[in-house]
Amino acid sequence: MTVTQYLADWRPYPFEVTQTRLEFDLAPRTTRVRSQIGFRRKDTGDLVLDGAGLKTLSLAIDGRSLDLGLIRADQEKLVIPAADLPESFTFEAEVEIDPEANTALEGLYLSGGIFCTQCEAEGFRHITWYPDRPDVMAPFHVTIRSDKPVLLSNGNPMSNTTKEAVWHDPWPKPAYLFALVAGDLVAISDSFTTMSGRKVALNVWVRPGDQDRAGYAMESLIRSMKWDEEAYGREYDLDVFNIVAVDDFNMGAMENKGLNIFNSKLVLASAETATDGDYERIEGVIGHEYFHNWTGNRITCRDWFQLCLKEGLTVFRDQQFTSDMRSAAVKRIHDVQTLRARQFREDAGPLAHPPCPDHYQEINNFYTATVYEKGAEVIGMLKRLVGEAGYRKALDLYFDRHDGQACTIEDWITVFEDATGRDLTRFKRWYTDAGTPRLSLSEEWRDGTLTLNFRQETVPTPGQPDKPPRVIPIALGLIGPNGDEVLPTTMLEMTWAEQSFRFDGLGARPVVSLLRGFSAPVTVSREITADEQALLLAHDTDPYARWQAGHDLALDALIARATGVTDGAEFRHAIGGLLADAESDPAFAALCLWLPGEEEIATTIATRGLTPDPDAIHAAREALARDIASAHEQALARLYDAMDNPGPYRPDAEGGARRSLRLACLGLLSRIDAGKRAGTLFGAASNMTERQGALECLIATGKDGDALVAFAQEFGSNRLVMDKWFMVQPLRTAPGLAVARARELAAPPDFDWKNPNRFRALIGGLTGNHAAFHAADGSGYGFVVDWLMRLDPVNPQTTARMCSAFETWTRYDAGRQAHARAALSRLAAMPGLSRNTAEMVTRILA
Ligand code: 0A1
Ligand code: ZN
Repeated sequence: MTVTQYLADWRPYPFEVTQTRLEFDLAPRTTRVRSQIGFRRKDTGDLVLDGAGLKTLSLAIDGRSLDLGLIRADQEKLVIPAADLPESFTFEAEVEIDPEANTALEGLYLSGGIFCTQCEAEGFRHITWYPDRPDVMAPFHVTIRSDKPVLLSNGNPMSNTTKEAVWHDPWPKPAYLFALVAGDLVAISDSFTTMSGRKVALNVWVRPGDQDRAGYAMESLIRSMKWDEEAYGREYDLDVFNIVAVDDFNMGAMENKGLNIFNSKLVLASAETATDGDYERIEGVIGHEYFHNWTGNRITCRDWFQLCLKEGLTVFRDQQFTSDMRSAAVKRIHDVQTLRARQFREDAGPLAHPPCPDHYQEINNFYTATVYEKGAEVIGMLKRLVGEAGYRKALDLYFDRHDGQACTIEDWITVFEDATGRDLTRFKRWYTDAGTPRLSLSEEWRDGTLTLNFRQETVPTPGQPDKPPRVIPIALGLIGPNGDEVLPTTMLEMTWAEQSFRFDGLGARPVVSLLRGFSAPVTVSREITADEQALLLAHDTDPYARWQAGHDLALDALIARATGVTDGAEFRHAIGGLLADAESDPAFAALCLWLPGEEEIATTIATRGLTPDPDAIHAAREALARDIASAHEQALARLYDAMDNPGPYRPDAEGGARRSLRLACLGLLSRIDAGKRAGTLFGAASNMTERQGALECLIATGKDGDALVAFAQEFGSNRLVMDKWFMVQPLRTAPGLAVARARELAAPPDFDWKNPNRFRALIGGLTGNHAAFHAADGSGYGFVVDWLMRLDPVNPQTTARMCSAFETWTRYDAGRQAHARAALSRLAAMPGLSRNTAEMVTRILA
């Protein structure tokens, strides 16, 4: 049944829940859940509870049995008429559920013998009858009975005997933050003393044997706790903080109160098994989930339309954390790259929606780049507009005013208005309007005066034809022709569709360093010569703007080649200057040396109103990489050797920068040395960063046979490392061969496709190989849809998320479009298609 939920229909729940008591008797096929829920009436209305897939054994109010006929199974509701209810009462239920059969990984399920839960967004209704909505908050008291040695739930432990554990969480919380874990687990343990002197016990729980790979997660947790105290004045509020790693998980991790559950790939790391990128993600996600304790748990969302209240803010906070722990400049550039690759793409296609949507069919389809990453960008803009002190004041007020509440974006904006005295009415459009504004700049230069004429425009998105102008903070600086900065960073505030700004008294015409720090999530269109871009690349004082200048030069060169115009000599030349100075800032040099990806090139071509040709794009990128390698072979080879990292591996920003530059050089050089250096490095590398980097080069050059066998022999028993093996092959194999290779890899028995990490590795690896996925014969589309059809009955959430690979299908030529439409229509017509996937396919095909 397809039901659309509308924000306009939200009504307060007519009852308060005073206390939630749960008792679990765990068994793989028949888990018993007994609940006692205290209700107190707040308003008129029936008692409506949510429940899905429950075998209900009994229901009662204040000990009086209820007729099971009150269950409306088709609507997944239990409705108890108001007339049968006193002012205050205890509702009791006993239900039976089947964790072993739960392959959707929503509610209570088994992952490799470990009982665990995932309740966001609406998983709790798969556990028992409850008002499963985020604005109903209650303290939880949980008893778990099981043979498993470790029994965990939210809050503080009350008692723990063999076979029974009791947990009490005093902080009122919505059901989506409930968690339970029972398994044969071991912990690495530590403690943290909070700023007010309370000692908190910390545990990272993993399978026996994995302890030696859990240390970095623990260090990251301690750094997160300290950082939140220093940066936001937020202290942890329970006696224990538990993290559990499980192998089967639909997302990255989950912020359940005091009991975070993580996808094991975001916990386990050692030099031999994890890359620099893995370490950085572990630190960032541990931080993210921990920061949710205040932004999400203590202050939660009133309804799921407000999801970005907790997610946008928590992403913003985890980005600040990573900037402080590592390099702020590199972090900003990475975040911009991710935003463009995922969110701009979403915003430009059929799945576009605002950070605060006003309707949905399946909320699980809205854990998107727009809600998360754009939600964070919007907060970055707010901070730029009100300044550091204003932001701090607003956040203090937010925590003071709303602690313990379920809030809205409206509340959030009001806090900023009250704290700073600014009227943010127009700013709110960033939350309610979809689409990426296009900012155009034209310049006039006369008698020492530079006039900048800006225009903003946002094209219509599904359901939103009119796009009024937004408030756009534009940070800019001016660079004189000799490379000196003649105007330091200045913040302009654009509020109208067209607006001009004048700069007087300039000696010579400067070059505008625009959108410094990526001050707003917009695309930019401006007249700028390759020489001016090269000047910015050489002299801009803002690292983001400097990188962007080089990146634009590269993109222009690539697009010129892909569309058969010129050969991008300026970029090749600029690379020379960059290489000469690379050792002074290896991270920056590496960022510039990684050429824009094929997907980004296609997006840019489409934005310019042309039809991208995936094969031509691939060929152009390969040719430019080869040209650069030939033109700068000596400098690249010298740098490659110089960036060797003797000594033990350390997953810090400095070492990571050197390895990243080393691998960027290797990537270019292996285009002309037939994979020679990559082969040597693969054999010699002592860490996974270089191992995997070398392997990817070998695959791309078709020289991978021995290396892949050796890799599988060495790591065959490590699931997470083998996920890499499954991912890099479809991702890096030459486009003409990649679909066939993916098909071979998908054969039994090693392709454990019911595990979301493994499915995403192989199928996601192929969708990340632009020219292979968009193969002209439709084989990429067909292969992916075959697998989505297989996964949907087993795991609708992961299937639906992966449909977004198709969100760009209309920008390609008629032949490819016909293949994509046929594949998607096949999926749409599958009998019994899940509500999750049905919504995605319908929107993509609309
Ligand atoms: N709230 C988590 C992410 C998350 C969302 C949904 C899930 O299941 C549908 C699971 C996890 C976070 O932001 O980390
Ligand atoms: Zn989150």
